[in-house]
Amino acid sequence: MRVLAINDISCVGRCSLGIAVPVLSACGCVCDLLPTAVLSTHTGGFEGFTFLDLTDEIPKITAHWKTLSISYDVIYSGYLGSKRQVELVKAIRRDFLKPNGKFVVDPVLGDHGKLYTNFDESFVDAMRELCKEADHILPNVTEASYLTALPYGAPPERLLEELKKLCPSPIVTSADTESETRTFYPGGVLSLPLAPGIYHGTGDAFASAFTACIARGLPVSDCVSVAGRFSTRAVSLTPLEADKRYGIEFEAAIPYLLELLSGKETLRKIRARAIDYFGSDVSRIHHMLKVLGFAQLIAEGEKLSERESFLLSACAILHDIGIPESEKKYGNANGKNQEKEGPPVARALLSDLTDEETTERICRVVSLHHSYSKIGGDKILQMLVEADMLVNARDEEIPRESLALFKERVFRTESGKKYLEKLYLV
Ligand code: PXL
Repeated sequence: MRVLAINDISCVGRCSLGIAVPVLSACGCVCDLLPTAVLSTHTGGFEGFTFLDLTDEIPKITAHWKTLSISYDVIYSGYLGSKRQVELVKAIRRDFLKPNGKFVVDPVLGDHGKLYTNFDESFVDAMRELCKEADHILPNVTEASYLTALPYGAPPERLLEELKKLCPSPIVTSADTESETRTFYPGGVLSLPLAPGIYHGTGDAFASAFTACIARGLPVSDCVSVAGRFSTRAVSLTPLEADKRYGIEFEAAIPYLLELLSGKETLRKIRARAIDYFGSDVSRIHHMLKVLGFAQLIAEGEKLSERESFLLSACAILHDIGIPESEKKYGNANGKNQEKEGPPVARALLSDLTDEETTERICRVVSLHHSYSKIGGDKILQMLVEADMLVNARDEEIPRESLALFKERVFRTESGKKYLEKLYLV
């Protein structure tokens, strides 16, 4: 995932490339940079800042890049200092974006109903033309109203509809109410509790995380969710008494960003819901937590990818979720009943947490976790069955001989076999 971030360097004040590079790198993207200007500080609230325009440097830089045959999966443009720079960015998109690459434009123009220092209406016109070439645009409500010529304060739904005439995927940020910060995008609205304080660079933190998610191939709804949660967390981690001009403490929110990307945050929510669902049935909760523990040991031992590891953990949390319903309906939670009753409950618990493909992948495992003859090559189901047995071996006092047979016939992973041997078969 190779990303080009086009933005200024504001030496002080935490914005632009000062946020884009660390955030994109933390997310595992190669982040090349094209600085549009060097400023002593950003332009929002500091007196006497310096501004070195790098427009003349850009054609020289890109001429050199052409000799290197560089191309990008994603090009992300942010603060541009002049109309000429807008034209140069259009040429960069044409010359350096891969055929299936994505062009993300954060049309940095202003905030709180006003344009930033140095910008005027003719610059808005130029930015509007750039938006027409973008795959995704990320205006805040101020920028959206300038781009659409709708009044500041127009309903975000209207802004979104108008923006769709410019770009198929507009994402309107900071559509705040008194208690919520909302992000409108064509598939829906992300509403999060409003963190107090308004800090410089919040939009850049959102745009950088959004771009990283696009580069990682996530659907737009997930990109909005990750970027929104990350930037809101960054705001909430910034002390209220901090000088707003020095920006948000996005550094402190990077571990959380990585948890969002790896699915750890989602797993926490799935686990909390499963615990709630089991209610006072403590032994079910103990069993689930133990299977989750063994599943994680196996995942580490077998060097699962982040995605596989997420799936295995989710399956471990939910594998027995059909038990309460089976007991209620049939007075009997045998394997077949659990396999039948589990998936609908799992689907309901996962409804707003995972996409359909992920949900169905998890439900497949839940629906087969007692059908040892049907494991086939399903790696996740295989590992879940092993983790489940590593717990049941003790809790159900399975005889040693049966475990030895089970190891022969069902266990496949080196880690699973190792733990079964070590714990029960010596
Ligand atoms: O965070 C947006 C931004 C980026 N770059 C510069 C800025 C601003 C906002 O004021 O001044 C130079």
